[in-house]
Amino acid sequence: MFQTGDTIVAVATPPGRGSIGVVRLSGPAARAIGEALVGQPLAARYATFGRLDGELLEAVHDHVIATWFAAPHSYTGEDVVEISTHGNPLILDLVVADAIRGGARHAMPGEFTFRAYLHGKIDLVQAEAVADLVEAMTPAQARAACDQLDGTLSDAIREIEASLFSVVAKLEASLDFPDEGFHFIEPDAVGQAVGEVAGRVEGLLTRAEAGRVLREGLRVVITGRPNVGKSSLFNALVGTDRAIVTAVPGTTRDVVSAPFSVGGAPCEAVDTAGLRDEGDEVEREGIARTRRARASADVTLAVFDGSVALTGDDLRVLAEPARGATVVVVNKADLGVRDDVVRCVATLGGAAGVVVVSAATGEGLERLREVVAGSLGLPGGDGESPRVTNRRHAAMLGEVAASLRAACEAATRGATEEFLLSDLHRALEALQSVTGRRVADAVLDEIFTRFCVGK
Ligand SMILES: Nc1nc2c(ncn2[C@@H]2O[C@H](COP(=O)(O)OP(=O)(O)O)[C@@H](O)[C@H]2O)c(=O)[nH]1
Ligand SMILES: [Mg+2]
Repeated sequence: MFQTGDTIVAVATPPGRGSIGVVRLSGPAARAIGEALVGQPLAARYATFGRLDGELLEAVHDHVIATWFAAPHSYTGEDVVEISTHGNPLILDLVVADAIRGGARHAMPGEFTFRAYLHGKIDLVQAEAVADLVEAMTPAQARAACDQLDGTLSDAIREIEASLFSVVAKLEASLDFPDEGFHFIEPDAVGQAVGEVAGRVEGLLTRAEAGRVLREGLRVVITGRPNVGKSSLFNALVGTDRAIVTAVPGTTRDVVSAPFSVGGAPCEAVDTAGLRDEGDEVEREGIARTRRARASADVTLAVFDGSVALTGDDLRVLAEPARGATVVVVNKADLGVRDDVVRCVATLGGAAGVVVVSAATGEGLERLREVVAGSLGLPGGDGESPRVTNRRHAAMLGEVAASLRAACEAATRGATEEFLLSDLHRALEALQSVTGRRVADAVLDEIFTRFCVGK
């Protein structure tokens, strides 16, 4: 995928203007190129003040600070030089061009982090956490990414791998000395040891769905018949007047979305046209879009007007199939809530919860956020660690757990060592592909192309 061994260069700060901009170099020629750029020698880990001095730099002798991190004590594990200039893209581009003239190559997205992985500075879980940390939108996301970058998940996986490896080693030893009829580990003990490891893997997986939601965000789709207050609720949740609110039924004709957060997870709130059986062509198209939005929902908020009796359209809303959890919202609490409405939606809903709110006064909205968070298994607080947030990790750990359970069952059936080993090796392989100890190039490609250039 990436060429290694040469020297790469890229702007490490975001595009655009800022008070400073940073160019990063990594590789065997980084120091020499950096010294040429600032026209003076660099000492390891000292910030050296200088003026840009390169052939392509023309008269742009900007004041800069250059820092050399000597291998292996750097982000990538190679010689790294970081040059901070004033944050003008013109200057940064000139520095990069000059570095390339000096023998460096422009880095591909994720290439610095890939080199860190290659040189064993971080494993794959941590490399992926770097990308997540850069992209985090909420404090809870940043915390989860930091935690993985610190290696808590990697450590947990390594411990699981070590336990598994010790069982595998004993089974293999038994195979190597078949004549003695000696088992280095008795079948009962195999079942028990593997069951214990499987339990640990399953423990990591239990909250992986909540973790995934935390990492990837989710769609909260608001549905209900016209005029129950969907757009008002949408505006109250996202904190702006994005959606038009009127007393005229059928006002919302298109799908409107805006970001907000629930339990620390980034969400997209989606306001929809009311579901009903009449209306003109525009409204019918709006309703078709509403149905499509519902099909992509992680959570559906089914909204009802608690101040009036339910209508046939309300009942149709309850009967509509929804993806993900459904939370029933009884709105307009400020006008008084009819018991029959609450009772009816509670029984018909089969829902994750019924919450009484007033979009007009804000009453009950905090509770609504809690119920939505709860329906997704999101913590109210910061959540425990280690934490699986990445779909790839969850999928691989799922394979590990399945192979271990298969081995467990086989062990209780008194299966041979060869038989058990094939399951256990499959589990080990899946485990090692999480941390990247053994992983296909295609997977690496997929992971590192998610990065921005300069990371
Ligand atoms: N009193 C009261 N009126 C509300 C509340 N929520 C919405 N409304 C009113 O109900 C009408 C319809 O609201 P809207 O948000 O457009 O409903 P939608 O058609 O479901 O999107 C408007 O006149 C709103 O002002 C509420 O909590 N209390
Ligand atoms: Mg509306």
